[in-house]
Amino acid sequence: MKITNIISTILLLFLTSVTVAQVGTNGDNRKEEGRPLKEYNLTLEQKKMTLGGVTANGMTINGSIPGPTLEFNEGDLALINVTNKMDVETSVHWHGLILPNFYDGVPYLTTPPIEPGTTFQYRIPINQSGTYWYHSHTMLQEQNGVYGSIVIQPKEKTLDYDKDLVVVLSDWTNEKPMNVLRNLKRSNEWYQVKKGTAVPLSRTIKEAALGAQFKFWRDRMEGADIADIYYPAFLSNGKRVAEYPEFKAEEKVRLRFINASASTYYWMDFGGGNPMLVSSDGIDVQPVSKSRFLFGIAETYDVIVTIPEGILEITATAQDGSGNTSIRLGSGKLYPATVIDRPDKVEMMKQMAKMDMKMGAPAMVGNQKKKTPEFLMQKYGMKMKMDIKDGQMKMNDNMSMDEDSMKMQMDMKENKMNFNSTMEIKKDSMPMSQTETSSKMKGHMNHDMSKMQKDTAVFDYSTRKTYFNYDFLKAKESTTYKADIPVNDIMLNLTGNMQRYVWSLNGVPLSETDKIKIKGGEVTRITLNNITMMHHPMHLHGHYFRVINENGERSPLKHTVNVPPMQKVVIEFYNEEYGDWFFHCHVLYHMMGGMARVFSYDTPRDERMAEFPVQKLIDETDHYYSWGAARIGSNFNELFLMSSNIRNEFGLRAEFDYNQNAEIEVNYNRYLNDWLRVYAGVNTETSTPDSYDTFNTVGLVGVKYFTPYRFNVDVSMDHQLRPRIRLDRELLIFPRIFLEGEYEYRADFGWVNELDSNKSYQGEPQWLVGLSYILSRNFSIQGNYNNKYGWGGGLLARF
Ligand SMILES: [Cu+2]
Repeated sequence: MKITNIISTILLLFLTSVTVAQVGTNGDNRKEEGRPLKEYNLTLEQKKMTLGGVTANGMTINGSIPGPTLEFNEGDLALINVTNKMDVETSVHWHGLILPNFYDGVPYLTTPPIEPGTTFQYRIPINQSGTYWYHSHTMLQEQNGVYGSIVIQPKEKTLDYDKDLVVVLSDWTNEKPMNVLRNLKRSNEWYQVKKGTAVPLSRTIKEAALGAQFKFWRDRMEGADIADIYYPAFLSNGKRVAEYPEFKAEEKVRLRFINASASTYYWMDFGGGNPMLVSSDGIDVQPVSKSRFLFGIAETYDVIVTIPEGILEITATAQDGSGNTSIRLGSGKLYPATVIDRPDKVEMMKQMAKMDMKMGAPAMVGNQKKKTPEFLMQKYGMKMKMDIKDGQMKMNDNMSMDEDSMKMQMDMKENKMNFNSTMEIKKDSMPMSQTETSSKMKGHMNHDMSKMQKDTAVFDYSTRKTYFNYDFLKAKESTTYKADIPVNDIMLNLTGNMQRYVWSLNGVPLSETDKIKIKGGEVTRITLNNITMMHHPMHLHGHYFRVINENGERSPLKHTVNVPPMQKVVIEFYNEEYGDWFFHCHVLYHMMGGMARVFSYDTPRDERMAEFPVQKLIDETDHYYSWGAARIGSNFNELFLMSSNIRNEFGLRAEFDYNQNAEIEVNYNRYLNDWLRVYAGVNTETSTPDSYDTFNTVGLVGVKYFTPYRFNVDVSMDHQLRPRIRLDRELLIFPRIFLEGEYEYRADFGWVNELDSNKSYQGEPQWLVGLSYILSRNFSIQGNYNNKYGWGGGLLARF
């Protein structure tokens, strides 16, 4: 059985190498013999690093962040010895390289983890050229600094330039990455408050966006969101401003941009230098003039610039406008680039609310049989029709060429365009097949458009949105597959839950699903339908895929594709490998939240992986995160402790005053879907007022539900048959001020207990109204009125 599998794999590899020579896919020659050797030693160490003025415990490669540039020639055999001098295990993934499965570097899936104190040798026959990068694929280590660049020179030089410069962009935090994720899991608003991107009620009212706000709340969302995490620094080659005065005027420099950020998209902007974008994700494209573009996480772009008589500046602004980093080339007078201004979040919310769409698709669908991918696609997201014909897709959202879109562009000049409403009508626009005139026109228009956009003073939401597609990328030659190759269509909705920070595909996190099996010799076509409010850079290991765009058969090849919020992107790749390959969102915190899958050729597992169960990798996406909060007040105190993974949650709540009244409840909760939990617990409370003498202890079962408009409802019944209902809600009303309200009602119908003086019913309401002012990630000051304990104030601590 095993042998036949191996034979069929070998046969398949042989066949594919004979029948299809695909651009960018080049795994057919894995022979090591006869290649020039190029060897590197990389040592990973934990070290305190100050980057961009921010000191943090970093993980360095050969002492630096980013690690060294690894240079190869096409045709080399790369030998890379990675030594782990850290106290945790690690791994290195070679992002964008077509390589033997065993060296892909995803620990427990394809490659053994590198234990502390050991060295692992990666052996990669290099069959491609261009700009690539490497990074740790263990947990969140990439955020700590484990990343570096790879430059591979082609056998024959195809591009005209004088010098090379690698530019690695990254984001840098002094928090422990696992703490960052824990903070996201507990739904702490702190990062948004700190960045100034939180939208308080006062602002939505002032800017007449209350209707839009209600629509978001109805779909259980707080508002539009661009980036989740606060970063104290953004870096170019490890610096806030990276300066290269050595470049001379008139020199043509090939800038090799790599976005090695853990969770930051950048708006790239060039202050001059006639930037020509020549390559994307390592593969040359039809050169295109581009002085502004959105740079997705884990992508690479090569841009050739001509140094002016002075300093050419290029800025990378975090997509949410919360910071930037820049590169300066040459010396003399500065040609400044634009720091893109903050997007207007309230305006974004208004525009999104206007669209005909339902937001808030579940990250955990519950019933998978009923809630199929098709069901999700239909129910959530934008109501737009899609044509897939011969692997070519047309989306309304694309700036396809027709009279309508020309009109749109005209309107855009006056900054009056309503992109979204126009989108709906554009169903009958021109088909994908390109006549020569249209493509010429398109080129012309694109050119004009980029200039126009650049000149637009207001870079508003609609204008930004036009940058979200890849139509500017055109392959140098046809990338289509032979027509007789069978196509396997897969639909993957990108789904997520901001509240609990669970991310998934088709409403199923990685920990709750199997590998997706694919067959050698077929084309896998994936419709990525994003029904979340965030961008997701989806990365496929070990393959290039076509990103279907308006260039039809010359759609570009990429290894990482950005899927914008509420939009669809179709990708397809030829199945010419063996083994298992990871496919995941490259926002590290989304990957760790469950937004990943494994594509499997279903070939026998490498024997060297016997000791390394893949379950270990899967479990990493279903960690338990624990947190707590305490209200320390002059009237009463409360303590909350929580420990939760995707499905399970253990909780403790204690309430006590200064007169010997106390109540403690512990419970176990099971999530049935995103919003519904069932739970069982034990509650004990003092039963004599102002005394610890007697306690009444009950067991209870209940249901908790997070409702539309964002209320927490908790209904339970204890073993003395006393029902209880609780309701609470928190609201950001001013930039740092939260309003909170809690209501609880307990009833006793005397079904079990003896009630006082022949009453048939006894009820006890308890409620609280409070305000808190957020000081830092861990502290707020609070004041409240509680009907049982009266007025009081003090501190709220989060830990
Ligand atoms: Cu994502």
